[in-house]
Amino acid sequence: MLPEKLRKQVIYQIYPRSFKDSNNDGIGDLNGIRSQMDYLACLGVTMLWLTPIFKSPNRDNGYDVSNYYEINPEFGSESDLEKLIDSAHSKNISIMLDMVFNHTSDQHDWFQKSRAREYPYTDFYIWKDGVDGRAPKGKEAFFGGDVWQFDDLRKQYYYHTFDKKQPDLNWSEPLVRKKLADVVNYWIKKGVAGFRFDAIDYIGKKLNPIVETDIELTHKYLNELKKNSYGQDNSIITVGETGAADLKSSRRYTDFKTGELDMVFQFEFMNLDGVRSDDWIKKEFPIIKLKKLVDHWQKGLFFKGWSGQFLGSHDFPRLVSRFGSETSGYRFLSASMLATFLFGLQGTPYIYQGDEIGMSNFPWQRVDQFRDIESLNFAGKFAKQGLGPEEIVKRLADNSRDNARTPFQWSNDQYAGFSNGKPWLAVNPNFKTVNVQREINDNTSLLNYYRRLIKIRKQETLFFDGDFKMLDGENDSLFFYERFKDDRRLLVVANFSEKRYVLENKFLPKNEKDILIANYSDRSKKELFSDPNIRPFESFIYLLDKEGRQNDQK
Ligand code: TEU
Ligand code: CA
Repeated sequence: MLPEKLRKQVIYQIYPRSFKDSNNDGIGDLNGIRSQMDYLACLGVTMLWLTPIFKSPNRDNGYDVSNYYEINPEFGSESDLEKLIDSAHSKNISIMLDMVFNHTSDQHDWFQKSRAREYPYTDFYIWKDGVDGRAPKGKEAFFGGDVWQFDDLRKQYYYHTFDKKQPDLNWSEPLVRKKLADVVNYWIKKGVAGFRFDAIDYIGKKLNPIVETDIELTHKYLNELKKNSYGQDNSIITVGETGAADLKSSRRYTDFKTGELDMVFQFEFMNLDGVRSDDWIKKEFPIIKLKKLVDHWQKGLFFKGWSGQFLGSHDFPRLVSRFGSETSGYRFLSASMLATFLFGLQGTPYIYQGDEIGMSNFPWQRVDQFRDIESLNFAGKFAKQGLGPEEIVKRLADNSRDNARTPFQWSNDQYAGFSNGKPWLAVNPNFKTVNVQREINDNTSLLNYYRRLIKIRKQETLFFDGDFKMLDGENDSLFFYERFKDDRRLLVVANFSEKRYVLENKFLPKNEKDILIANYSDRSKKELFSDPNIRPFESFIYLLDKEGRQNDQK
């Protein structure tokens, strides 16, 4: 049985630093989010995932937590969070928090005590002696450098999957697991209704002879966490960020009976163009490969598990710049097409803040404009390899997570209405034309397209429980698929290119009323609803009854 609680969910991801600043210190905050609750309600989203809001030295903007029970003072206080939760509830929106449990900040009290070998924190992290005066055997950390870092006080090396200031917790230590379950329970009591578990497939590790992730251990630990915390309240929604998950393991994580999570984020779609991997040289986005993967995942997960669907997040360049086109005239079309493609799929759709108004990558010119620790670490690495500043900026520009982190564009006022003070990261100069104020009352805007899309997604049940069928799988840029159940079917057309196509007769809509949404407005009009010509970046969703099709085939 599909989990009913997921039927109508559309989740909106907020990067609090960059959403809305209420006190003009240039940093977005909780009161800022609350001040835009009407906007979020009007958009129609059901849950807000806030990236980490806990106390943090911000080496990795909150993904380095120094206290899981305290709100980062830059974002406000615990009472601000309570007010935010109440305000959201009054609009039927719930709050999802981001739990960073694979690692903490090196400033966390547990780490400080562990360094000093203080009981019972001694084994809270992964410590090893050096070998012949050098680090134990290990790989390169995700954000550059070796996974092992020497600690002067303890005179041992600690293991870090990400940055050196993000030491990995040792989940094989029962007390670590207990303390983390306590954290979850604390926030559930405050009225938090969802959790995103950061980098969760890295928690299970074999420690000897070398440190290696171990999926059996991850399942074991997650199972225990579920039992001791969120598993006690079935209404809570959980999503795991599982960077390495394939179909088989995703099924296991999200099995409706035995799974540990409601859904996972899988990254196979997002890794296709090599963004943020190896040399940071962006490759062509292979649509045929994407189609094969979509088919594989949609058919393979259906009735067996569930996933979160996304094309953008705080960890990737902007989706319109990456998969669409910023060329004037195509920004709206390609961005709405991508949204339509995504919303048609099985799984819970996620919207990353700003994607609903078409925010795009920043026109970077210098390395000193970047703030992201990953980008800066890579810039350093490229410089060491002898690359010139121009090439470094180019690679960062195509790959950097800062593209997604520039301040939200509310209006064409100074700093895009994000703040009255200078923002922590520069505003994209296109804010004069790309902003909420301009789009909100324009019926033809991307924002209003998203509102309609969210509405139909909640109304039409085939989005939730329709099976999946790929149509025209060989076409190298037109995505065409079906969601069906019994004798009802929903078709989704999404042209990923400027090329034109002709749709086969048997697939043409039979009635203009059957068009649920279309990004070319004439597609839902009497004269053009059944036009077989598919235009650049055209996208629409329509119902096609079985009978209509059979009649046509006679
Ligand atoms: O990200 C984990 C991570 O490295 C992903 O960015 C990666 O792309 C994915 O696993 C696919 O391989 C999470 C957070 O989202 C990110 O912002 C943090 O920096 C990171 O964890 C460390 O906490
Ligand atoms: Ca602020």
